[in-house]
Formats: sequence, structure tokens, C-alpha cells
Amino acid sequence: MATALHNLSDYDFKSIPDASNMCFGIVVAEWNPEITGALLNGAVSTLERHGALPENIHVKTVPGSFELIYGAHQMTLNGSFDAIIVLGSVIKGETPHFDYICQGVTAGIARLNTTSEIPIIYGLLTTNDLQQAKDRSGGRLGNKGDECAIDAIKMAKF
Ligand code: DLZ
Repeated sequence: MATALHNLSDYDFKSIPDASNMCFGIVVAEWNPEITGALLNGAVSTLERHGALPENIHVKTVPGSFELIYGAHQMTLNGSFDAIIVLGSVIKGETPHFDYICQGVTAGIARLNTTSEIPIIYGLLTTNDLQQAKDRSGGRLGNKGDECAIDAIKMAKF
């Protein structure tokens, strides 16, 4: 008879580590600033609520979401961050541009996660319209920036 090697109770699915000794980099895109500014506010306030010191949260802006890849890569070279968060908002237009940017950023950040020493948390909102982006950046469906902050804290000392 097979015996269970692991019990669900062995794992802690809920607790969030204290972030007071952690250092974070955030790269945020300037496109759709109403949305990305709200994502940034959510991420920073959630990191601080879990103990991160303001001086240990380093924010850099990039022109658009496509530049999040370069920005995050530069931050990985810095050597002083425990985790990096990228924040952007791509809103569907009338051309396939949306698809190329979404795929490019997603693949770029995924690749960085396998080549860098630290985790890069993916905070790219890809929505069909502005309202969907508002709903997910502090509106009725929460704030993706908050979620990314929690994920960064959990992954920082993986
Ligand atoms: C060009 C472009 C377009 C059409 N839409 C968006 C968008 O919705 N969100 C975003 O973050 N960036 C957009 N960009 C800019 C690209 O991400 C990028 O900055 C440029 O293609 C230059 O590399």
C-alpha cells in the first residue's frame, strides 16, 4: 500500500513572510499612467505594510511595457535586490500590436526568470479595454500591484 510522503498540513499556504530585511526593485511602464500609477501605489503600499522599508524599494520607470524586459534585466545585474516586480498595462487596440507586445513581454520576463538569480514577478495587465484595466488596478477586482507585492515577498527568500 502506498504511503503518503507529504501531508497538506506540512505546508503553509497562507502566511506572508516579514519583508523588513528585503530589498525590492520595481520597473513600471509609463504607458496608461492612470493604471500603472495605481499598480505602483498598490505594490509599494503592500510591500511597506508587510515591513519593507521605503529605502529598500527602488522604482524605475520605462516608456512602455516592452521595455520592462530591459529594465528588469538591468535590475538583475544590480545584485542588491531580493525580487523584482514589473508593472505594465497593455490595452487592446485595433491592430495586432497588442498581441506582439503581450507575447514579447511575457516571453521576455519568463526567460529572465530562468536566467537570473532572483525572481521577477509579472505584473502586466493585458485587457480588452480601459475599464477592465481599472477594475484590476484598485477597482472592483482588486489591485494586481498588491498581488505582485505579496508574490515578491513570498519568492524573495525562496
Ligand atoms: C506602442 C505601444 C502600444 C500601441 N500600446 C501600448 C500599451 O497599451 N501599453 C504599453 O505599455 N505600451 C504600449 N506601447 C509601447 C510599447 O510597449 C513600447 O514602448 C514601444 O513599442 C517601444 O519599444
